[in-house]
Amino acid sequence: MTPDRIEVRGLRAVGTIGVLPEEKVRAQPFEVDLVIETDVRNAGRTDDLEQTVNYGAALALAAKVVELETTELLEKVASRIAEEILGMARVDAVEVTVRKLRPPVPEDVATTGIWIRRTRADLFRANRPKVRAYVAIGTNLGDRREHLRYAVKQLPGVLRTSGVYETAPVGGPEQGPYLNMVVEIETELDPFELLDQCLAIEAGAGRERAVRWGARTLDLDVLLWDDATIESRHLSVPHPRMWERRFVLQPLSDLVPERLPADWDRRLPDGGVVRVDDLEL
Ligand code: A4P
Ligand code: MG
Repeated sequence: MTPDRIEVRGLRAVGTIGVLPEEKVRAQPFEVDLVIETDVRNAGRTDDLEQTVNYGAALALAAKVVELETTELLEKVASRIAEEILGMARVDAVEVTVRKLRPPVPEDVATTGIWIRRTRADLFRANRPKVRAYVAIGTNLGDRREHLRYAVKQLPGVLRTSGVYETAPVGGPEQGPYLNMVVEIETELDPFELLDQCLAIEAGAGRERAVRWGARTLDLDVLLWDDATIESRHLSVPHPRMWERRFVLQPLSDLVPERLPADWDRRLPDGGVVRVDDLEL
């Protein structure tokens, strides 16, 4: 982690936040400071907004929480703002200060407030030390079975594996048939760490990325991570294309049929997906 920080101070917004009866009906002014911890080295080199955290978007998220969410405690508001900011791509951690500018107390006081710091790990680990996640494995180059075995051995916390399916390639250039399967894991990794591990395992199997949807020794996709929805630049969960793909849903249905839409089997074309056997490790 770098020491880089993006700061915004003194965002003003009105909200209906407080414990007292009058605070629940009358909006009052709040002030928010954000210190976003993120690596800005790439943005510093390229001058490209895409390479950093857009503080305009962060401010909009914070203002929305203050304006739209009715909560009693500043603690809750600050936590909700932290969650929203940590959901943005490239944010490692965030400090959030929330101040009540006209606190309803009899003493003569300027402001009351709270300061918290949350990291990505805090967010995803809070109250759930281990979660279930589902990872799809695909391979159509080299010793496919060996690649499946390698992936299952390298993935952390494997609980169950689906059958192995031979599947016709979908999309991309002309290429050989795939072996596909899905693995259920139990992990303390947050989804971004899990993605990093998947990429490292792919690299360990000599994966080279030349053509999108081209042939590959090993492709690992994070299908589901608990019941979370993640929309960031580097990670989308549930995997956005999974619901249209029999080569994903068929093996996933071996493990958690209840997580699939009721009509998936009827809706999806056969797609040349054939169960060959189970993986022998
Ligand atoms: N990424 C975003 N969300 C995720 C996620 N949930 N899991 C990003 C994994 N990665 C995710 O992936 C590109 C980037 O997607 C990653 O770096 C990550 O930041 P990639 O593996 O480099 O590229 P890719 O796999 O070629 O592209 P893509 O679009 O992910 O392809 P798919 O959708 O994985 O499809 N036909 C059969 N029969 N069986 C297959 O397994 N696989 C594909 C690849 C095409 N046709 C196939 C099969
Ligand atoms: Mg992929």
